[in-house]
Amino acid sequence: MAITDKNTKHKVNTKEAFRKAFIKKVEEVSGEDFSESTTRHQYEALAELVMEEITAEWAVNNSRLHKMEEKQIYFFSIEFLIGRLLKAYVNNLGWDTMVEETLNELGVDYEALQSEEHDPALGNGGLGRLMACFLDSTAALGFPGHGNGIRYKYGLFEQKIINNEQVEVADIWLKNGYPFEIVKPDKAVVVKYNGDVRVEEVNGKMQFIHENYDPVLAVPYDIPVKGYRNNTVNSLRLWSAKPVEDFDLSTFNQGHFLKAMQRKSEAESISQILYPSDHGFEGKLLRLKQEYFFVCAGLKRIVRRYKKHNHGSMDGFPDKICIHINDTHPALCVPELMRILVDEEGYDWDVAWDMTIKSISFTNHTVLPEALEKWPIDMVQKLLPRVYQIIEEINRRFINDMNWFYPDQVDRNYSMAILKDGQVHMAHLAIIGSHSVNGVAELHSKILREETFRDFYAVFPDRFTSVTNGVTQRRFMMGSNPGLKTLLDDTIGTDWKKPGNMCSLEALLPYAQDAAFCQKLGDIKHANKERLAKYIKETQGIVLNPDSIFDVQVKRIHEYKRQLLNILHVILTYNQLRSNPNADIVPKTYILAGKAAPSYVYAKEVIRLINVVADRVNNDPLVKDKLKVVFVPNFNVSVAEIIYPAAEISEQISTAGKEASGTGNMKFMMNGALTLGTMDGANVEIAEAVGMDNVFTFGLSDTEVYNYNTHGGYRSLEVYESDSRLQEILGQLINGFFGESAGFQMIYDSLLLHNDTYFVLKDFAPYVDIQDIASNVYRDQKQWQKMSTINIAHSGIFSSDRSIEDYEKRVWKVK
Ligand code: Z57
Repeated sequence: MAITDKNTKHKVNTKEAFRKAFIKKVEEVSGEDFSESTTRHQYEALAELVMEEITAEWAVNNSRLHKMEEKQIYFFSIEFLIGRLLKAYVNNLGWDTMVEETLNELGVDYEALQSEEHDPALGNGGLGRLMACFLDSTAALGFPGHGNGIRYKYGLFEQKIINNEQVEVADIWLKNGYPFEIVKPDKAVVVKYNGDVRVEEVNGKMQFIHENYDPVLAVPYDIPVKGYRNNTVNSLRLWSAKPVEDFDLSTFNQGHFLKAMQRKSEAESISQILYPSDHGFEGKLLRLKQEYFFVCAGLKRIVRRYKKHNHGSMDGFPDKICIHINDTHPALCVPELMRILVDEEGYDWDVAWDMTIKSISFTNHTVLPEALEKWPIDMVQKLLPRVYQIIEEINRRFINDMNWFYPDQVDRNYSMAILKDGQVHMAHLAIIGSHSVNGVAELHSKILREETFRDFYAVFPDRFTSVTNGVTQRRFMMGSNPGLKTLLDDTIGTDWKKPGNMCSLEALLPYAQDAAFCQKLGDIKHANKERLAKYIKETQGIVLNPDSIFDVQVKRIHEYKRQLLNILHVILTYNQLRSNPNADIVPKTYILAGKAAPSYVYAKEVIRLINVVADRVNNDPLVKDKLKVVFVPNFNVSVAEIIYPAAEISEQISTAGKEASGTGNMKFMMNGALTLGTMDGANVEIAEAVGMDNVFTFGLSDTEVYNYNTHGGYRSLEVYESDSRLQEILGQLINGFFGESAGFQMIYDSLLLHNDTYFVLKDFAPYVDIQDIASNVYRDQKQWQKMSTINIAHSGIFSSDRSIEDYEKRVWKVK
């Protein structure tokens, strides 16, 4: 085996060796002399060199892992929003200086080279990105942890803005190939859909035989997850669907051919596309197929691997394997693992159930009712006949037990059922089948315990815990903000960069009072603002003033996130400038970005409003340099990496109680932006970490929102009638102010006719006030940089390294 070759064959970690290997690789890839090579060739060559190095380490790791000395963690998630990988690999290998210097000497533009990589969009937003951060941290900390998901042929659509509206374009991310995956056809497995279950008695034992099913082949593609400067290489395994056998050309005739073609495309459709709705359950059969697809395939390989290691037995499985399910999309892990243990391995139900619960843990990511998955029973029953029977049995036993222990609570017991109202309640399945249930921020976990899953909490108090989200500083700070990284290194040394050690950034606190340090911090921010301004000039032709405040709200477009509140305030500022062009206001640039689900009409209206306002404001000579609004199209991981480092104000203005955690808020904070937000999700913990003097908070609390929603008492019309600013602004939405064809009746109605579900009008005045306060603080740059420093210094707890350590201690107990 070439494993022992590792330190000889693949050693390119001196500049000279790298230079030679790179030139050679470019010539191999391009078939031309190096001097003739294109940026694309150079990218492909560097990607190959990186992969050769990593796969050598990977082989060593895999053989170590197969010995299973340590407990393995598997993240089951329907999304992994990994972003571009090349630079992350180079950095994690410790090759960054070597690569940067060599490419520079060769006259190769490293930035342009990186841009050749198509940013894989295999996720919608926070939920998918969290998984990518968790994989990075798990590997950085040296834990054996792997991802398991779907290799979508088309990722999230590319967003274009045409005539101020969102237009969706297919994301053909594989068109030029993808260098960081390795397909493993020999590890393909069969997933079975539809058909019937026949019961047979063999030696006095019931056997359940699934027959007449439609088989689909699941083929794994593995992407290495390289730890930061250590020797851990974990895997992200993404499954692709194929027909079990390509059609047989010898039996070619019209009827068979068409049928065979149809079967092929039906099979392939399963991994064809990522559903683009974030927070919106659609109940489509294809989505249910996707959910079972990666659950079934993933568990098969894990079980096979475990049994191989354990002499053909599943005994002890929960001591060596953690199945962590990211939201309810993989909740079918519960009945599927039961099916394997009971039907295939012959365990008694109770033993199998104990093993299943011990193996599985569950993270909830939202309390929005429209996101909760409830599948029609007949759909599940038809598509997954045996799995459905098992769900029925789990449900039956659960309700039985409840009625036994709480005979006087039959109503409550029934409300907790997995099967009710003709639907399969996936969250109930996930809670009942897991030993651990957690929310993603303290406030969110509290709401789970006290409202959303109250009854479950009463019955299973020990199952409930909380782990606050985190983000990887290696991508979102060290990688995207090299200026800041260097300043921190020069100021407090390099220890803070060690995995799990980011809290040592607190050593920065004394420098909050240091004028020279604050000056440098401000200079770095300014350079990052210029970089973003350059990007926006090149891509959109809009010229920004880098001396204005950069106020940024970037995230999926959703009513609860209240981009509307932001833009209403922009309109207010515009109105103030129109009536007094010489008003003494601090120049400000509002930057917004984010995608709307294609079917979410209201969110698309918000995008149109932002763009219409931007057009109007940016082309009005009256406002001069004082106000600019930009909507950056196609927000994705790589665009995000340019935006976060340039931000000064981080807009986190969701209706309190609605944003489970937020993770953008953390990315902004570690880049020195100040949070302007509601006390929602992890904003609460950010405020706690830095102190109330170092954030700008406003608006209703989650309890106030809760009380209005349960007892009534909010009338948006009253707010409107008592605020002339709102009267003017809302009037402008429908009176042709933004152009004859640019009316916004739907938005207007939601605020006044439908009583403003998300309390936009209620929070408007406090929002305006806090915006004014923030602008005034900005006039005092010393004060601003001090606050910025304090934010960076306390951002360590929002590293996903900390999240993973918390999961390890509270949930997986690997050690
Ligand atoms: C999604 O991105 C999140 C929750 C969901 O239920 C779905 Br579906 C998609 C987000 C939350 O909205 C964020 O608040 C949270 O930070 C993120 O998941 C990661 O936990």
